Amino acid sequence: MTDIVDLRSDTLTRPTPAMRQAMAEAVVGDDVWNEDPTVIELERRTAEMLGKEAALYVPSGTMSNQVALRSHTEPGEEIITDADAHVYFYEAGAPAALAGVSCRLAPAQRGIFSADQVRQLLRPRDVHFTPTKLIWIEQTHNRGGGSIWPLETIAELSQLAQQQGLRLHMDGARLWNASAATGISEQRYAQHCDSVSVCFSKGLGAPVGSAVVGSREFIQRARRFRKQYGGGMRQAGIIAAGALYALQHHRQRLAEDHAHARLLAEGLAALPGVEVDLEGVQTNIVVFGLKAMPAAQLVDRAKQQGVLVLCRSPDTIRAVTSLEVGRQGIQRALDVFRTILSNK
Ligand code: TLP
Repeated sequence: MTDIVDLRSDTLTRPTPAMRQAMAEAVVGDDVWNEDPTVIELERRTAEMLGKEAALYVPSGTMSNQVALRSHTEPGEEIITDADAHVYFYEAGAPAALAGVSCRLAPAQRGIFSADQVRQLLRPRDVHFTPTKLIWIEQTHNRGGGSIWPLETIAELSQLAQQQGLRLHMDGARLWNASAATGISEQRYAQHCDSVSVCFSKGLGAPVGSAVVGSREFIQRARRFRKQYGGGMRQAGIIAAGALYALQHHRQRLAEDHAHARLLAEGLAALPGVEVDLEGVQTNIVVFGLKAMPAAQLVDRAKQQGVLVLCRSPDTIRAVTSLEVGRQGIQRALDVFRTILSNK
């Protein structure tokens, strides 16, 4: 059996031998007591890279988002985000269940909305209305197909937030990809936001972990909610070492994943019954539409031939490139899709 070509997600990346070595050698302590030197170093570097006062290491992207969300709000308040945002779409109802907040949804294009669109949603302070506390954006936008928020749009939102006494959070699970694609540093994107969550376990390839960054005071509050949510870990330096390794060695290679996504998208565009918005492929995610057969059917048939992709809706599929798939893997995926779609 030939190797599997796994394009389901960049969360499937496995640690490399060098990363495992760094993890094996990590110096550790008890992180709940704030005594793990490797976690402390990871938090220091992450905060420094994003230009914020402090960072907090947490087990997952979902927890980094939820801890940030809870730290910014009180139950009964609301946040403004879009209907496809991970925090709303994929976090198992956590905003309502854990923070007790509701989500007000801004109309968005590929996950991106403007300050004007948010302005339309704002309401006066009145006893009838849910107080709005936070604007929430996602960089890159997962269900938007890896779309990149332009820096100016973020700056405009930040200005509006300041005028209105709101906070701005960025779910930067794939912020690294945005920076690799545009050359705009993570810090410049982060400078407009009060807090940012980042993931080490997606394209960067670490096995576990995310971080939330912000002011010292905010992170202190977040530390309490991390504990409350069960995210206080002990000798977490073992996994933090993988994240540190990823930060140092894997950011530079993200451009390869973007080139592979482009190769895949261009190959797909040439196949019968496939619709791809080539301009929309900006990072490592390719979303394509199918006219020839239901998406689930293509996913099943490709799987039988060792190519794994995700059904995103009844007629769209998502493929994500990562260090798990090289150029040859992309060619093989295209061959498999071609064979299936020509013999349907
Ligand atoms: N996304 C996963 C799934 O949950 C959909 C994926 O395969 O893409 N923010 C964003 C923008 C994400 O894409 C994800 C993971 C998370 C947060 C949550 O991270 P984890 O899985 O570590 O909780």
